[in-house]
Amino acid sequence: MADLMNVSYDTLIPNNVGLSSDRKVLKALEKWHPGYLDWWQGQGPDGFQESLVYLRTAVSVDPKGWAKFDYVKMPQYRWGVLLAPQVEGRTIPCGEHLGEPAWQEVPGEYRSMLRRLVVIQGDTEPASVEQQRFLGATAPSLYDLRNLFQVNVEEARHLWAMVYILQKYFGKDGREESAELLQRQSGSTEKPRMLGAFNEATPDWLSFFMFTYFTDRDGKMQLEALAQSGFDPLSRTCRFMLTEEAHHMFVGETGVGRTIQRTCEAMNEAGISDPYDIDKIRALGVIDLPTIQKKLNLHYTLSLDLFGAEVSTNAANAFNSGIKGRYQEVKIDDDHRLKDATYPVSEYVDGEILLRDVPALTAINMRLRDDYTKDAAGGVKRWNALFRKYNIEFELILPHEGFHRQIGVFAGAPIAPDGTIISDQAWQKQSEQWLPTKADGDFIQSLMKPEWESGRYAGWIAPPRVGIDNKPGDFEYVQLHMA
Ligand code: BYC
Ligand code: FE
Ligand code: FE
Repeated sequence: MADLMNVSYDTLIPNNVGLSSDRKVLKALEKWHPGYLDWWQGQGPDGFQESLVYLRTAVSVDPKGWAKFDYVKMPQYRWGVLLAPQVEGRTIPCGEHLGEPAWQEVPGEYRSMLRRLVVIQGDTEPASVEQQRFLGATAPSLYDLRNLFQVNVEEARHLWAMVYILQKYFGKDGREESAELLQRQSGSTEKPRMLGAFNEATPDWLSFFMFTYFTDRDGKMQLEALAQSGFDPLSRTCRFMLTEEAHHMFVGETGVGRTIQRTCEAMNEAGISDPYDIDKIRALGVIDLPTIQKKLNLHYTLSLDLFGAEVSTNAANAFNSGIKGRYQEVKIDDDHRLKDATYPVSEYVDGEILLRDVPALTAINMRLRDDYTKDAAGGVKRWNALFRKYNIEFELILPHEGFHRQIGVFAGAPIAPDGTIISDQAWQKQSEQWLPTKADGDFIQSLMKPEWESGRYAGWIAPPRVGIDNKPGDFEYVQLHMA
């Protein structure tokens, strides 16, 4: 029996689930492995596969388990199957099975629902790696390059996490789904990834930072909800994934913050106080603040779409059957069944936005999305503190829930970032002020020149305040060995 806290590195696939004595699943995973490596080489980071990257690897699943950092070539990263420890006596935290012992095997009646959620979760992980495939070539520093690759190997490990669940608990279907997870491809017309945001481009580093701040945060919220699952293996795997997610959002928050900081510094140095003096600011080689707001608008709204429809019977069924809980379900003070509860949800009817109370059971997606918005507001507040520090009159805001939506009640509605309903024509005309244009993208692209020297940073972004693993400023986070 493997020690369930420490990770065993004696099999090809590091794990804390006793894989070496689970021949069938080990075999299935080993069979999947070569296709996975092909995917990594073909769809993962372009270039840099021979570079030595200073990565962290989990040696145990407790919080201290992240202390191991070392140089590793990415294809040799030890992607593993890691579950948080089993909680003794855990019970189903919500829905009609409330209080019953958590399931250790798939409950037959919920098999297809559970499989669908695991497949959707699994699909997003490799998608994000594909979206970030070409960013290495324009990394603003070795520090940032290393962070990109850390995020990439961990998202790839999240794919492993879902594939383990599929292979161990879903038999033949699970093996088929695992194969398909390597076949769909972000942005493909024939076989796209399942959710909207994961087929969008991540064309530059500001997008990468916005993505890791906003879209990885959807990942956090969804994983939190799945960590409440009555299906205990899913709960445990998501609990461990959440410890990785924190770093991804750190990369996003600090990346956007460092971009803002550099712009503010450059404006101060040049004596420019008007953030809308865009040509002059761009001439300084930094990204103007209104363009940062546009990128925020795009990535935040794409991420809101990931929560699904505000009112959803899928979501009600998942909650009611105890397959997916709410954010921090066990800490909520209510009946955990939502028998008579209601929840306010926005509606868009006849060109009017109304708030309506609906059965809380059907508003599970909306509630999680509201929790997400609260969570996302924290970093925005910290970014805004930077403007005050540099004496620049500017404020980043999260746009209205109706702005630029493709899913749910506001899909396609012409609503401005401040929530004003406008005409379709006005939307067409003004959307250039609210969302990044081709010209904005071209300008940002013009700044995306790699900086390969240790301790140096591209001119559009400030250095981080502290290094990874407390390394000094000139630490060589990636030893390139470019082919
Ligand atoms: N794009 O009843 P509804 C992450 C579909 S991110 C396309 O509202 P439900 C990560 C929906 O599938 C977290 N289609 O659906 C982050 C349904 O289709 P069917 C990923 C969409 O089930 C960064 C129909 O519309 N994990 O980990 O209540 C880097 C009706 O919708 C979209 C999860 O999402 C969309 N945006 O809610 C790396 C957790 N939205 O079945 C990784 C698992 C909805 O009628 N997934 N549709 O054909 C779920 O919990 C739910 O499936 C959703 C949708 C919340 C996504
Ligand atoms: Fe992930
Ligand atoms: Fe992530």
